[in-house]
Amino acid sequence: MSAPSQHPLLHCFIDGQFVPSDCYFDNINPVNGQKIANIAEADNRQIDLAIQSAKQALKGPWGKFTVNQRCDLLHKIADRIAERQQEFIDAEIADTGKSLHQVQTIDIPRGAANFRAFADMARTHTGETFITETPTGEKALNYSVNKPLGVVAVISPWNLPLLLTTWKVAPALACGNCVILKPSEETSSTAVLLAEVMNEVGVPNGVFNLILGRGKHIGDYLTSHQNVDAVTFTGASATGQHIMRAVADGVKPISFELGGKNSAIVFADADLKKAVAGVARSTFTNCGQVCLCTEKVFVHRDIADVFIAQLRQQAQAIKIGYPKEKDVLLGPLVSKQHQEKVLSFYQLAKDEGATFIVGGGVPKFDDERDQGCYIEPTIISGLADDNRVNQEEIFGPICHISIFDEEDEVIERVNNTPYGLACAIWTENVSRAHRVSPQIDVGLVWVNTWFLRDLRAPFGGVKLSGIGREGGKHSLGFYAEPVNICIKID
Ligand code: NAD
Ligand code: 6OD
Repeated sequence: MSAPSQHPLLHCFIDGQFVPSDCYFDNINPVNGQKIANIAEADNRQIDLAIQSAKQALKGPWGKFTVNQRCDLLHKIADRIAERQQEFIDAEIADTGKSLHQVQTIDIPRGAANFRAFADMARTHTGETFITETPTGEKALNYSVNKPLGVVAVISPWNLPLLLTTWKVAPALACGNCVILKPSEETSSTAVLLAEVMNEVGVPNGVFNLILGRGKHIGDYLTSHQNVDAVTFTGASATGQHIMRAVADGVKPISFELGGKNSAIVFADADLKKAVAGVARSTFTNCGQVCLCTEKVFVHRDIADVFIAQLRQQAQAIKIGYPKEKDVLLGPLVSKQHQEKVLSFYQLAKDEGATFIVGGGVPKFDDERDQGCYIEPTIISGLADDNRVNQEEIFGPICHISIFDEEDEVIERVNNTPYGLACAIWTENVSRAHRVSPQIDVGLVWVNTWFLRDLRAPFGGVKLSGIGREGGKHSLGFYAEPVNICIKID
């Protein structure tokens, strides 16, 4: 923490205005460890004001908007994000160090696409109707109307900041809620730009509020607040457990997208070239900082040697460097703290006798980047399935390779984890794909691909990986609850 200096100040956005705070903390560029901004930390009074203004907006103009008016406004938000795309790209890169390629092709386009997709889906999201006939001869019309939950706290992580924030804000607004967004303290910049966009396109005051600050300092006050009607959270499983306790007294609806420890299975009948490229992508995208990334690879014995040799080549070919440098695929990890966490797993793997096929350390640049948060893409093998390295989420550019012989054996080994988010299966045998996919205890199975998204499809995890589903009607079902109206017909 340092006193605000010449660096930009990022403020909370409450009731349609950016407001200064009494307390600020440093925003650090993970490329070189330099300070780039001061981020406000909201106090309890500001959180109260944000929630009050949200409640007021629900009673006032926003509560009177028709679905189509809300959805038209969501399209304007998407258009404005697209118009200001370069600013969003620069802000996301400054906070995270992600490569330009990643931010240009995934993070920012999806930020806009989330608003468009949920706007279009909400227009046709309907209720249910029943003509009821009772055994005693009475008749009634039962129908349901979808009613917003009210004030929704959206708490998002740092790994795909705009993408994951808008993945919640868009359906929440489409359904008529007001939002209190609390982005990760590591990545406040695109959330501030989003608040500007809300004002620019005429979202009424109080509908979207931005509360900045560190989760451990301000999270409990926000989530347990009696006027917050629901909490939607994406982040670590341990934080989810904490929030669950905080909302218990209020019995609030929660939607949780949590951690993962995801496997890839490469069968002997896989298209080897596609499987190698696919596993390289699922392991190293965003420096391994995607909840869906592969951290464990199970490869069939018959093709193991050739698969490992080719995956090693792909890892060695990855260009690490400045995020905007040509052909750079990997920038740094998000922070020093996270770099230390990932390195502690590299060290644990060494201590436990793992074989390092490639990587295992920190690249040396002999310039300012040596003060940054870079890490080498790493492939290891030789550890037991129950080893901590194979059980705990690392969230870095590393995978462990194990060899398997039988289909049933690999299914059991893949399911040997407290997490249950995603799995990628590589096989050219269609029957095997259909047979194996539903036997994996996860919410998402990809076959011969990874992270190919349809925003209407159910998205989420089982076990420690989450509660509920997002995407399409699942998001709309969370952010609006059906009220049943029963009218007697005489
Ligand atoms: P995190 O849990 O540390 O933080 C997530 C958010 O929670 C941040 O905004 C943080 O400030 C806030 N927070 C922290 N403590 C809080 C508290 N007590 N009350 C309320 N809010 C609090 O997670 P992270 O490190 O930002 O993100 C990485 C994790 O997120 C990984 O475990 C990853 O797998 C997971 N993740 C899951 C998904 C998914 O869709 N399943 C997507 C992205 C990330
Ligand atoms: O693509 C999405 O909608 C989504 N929720 C991705 C989550 C990625 C996790 O880091």
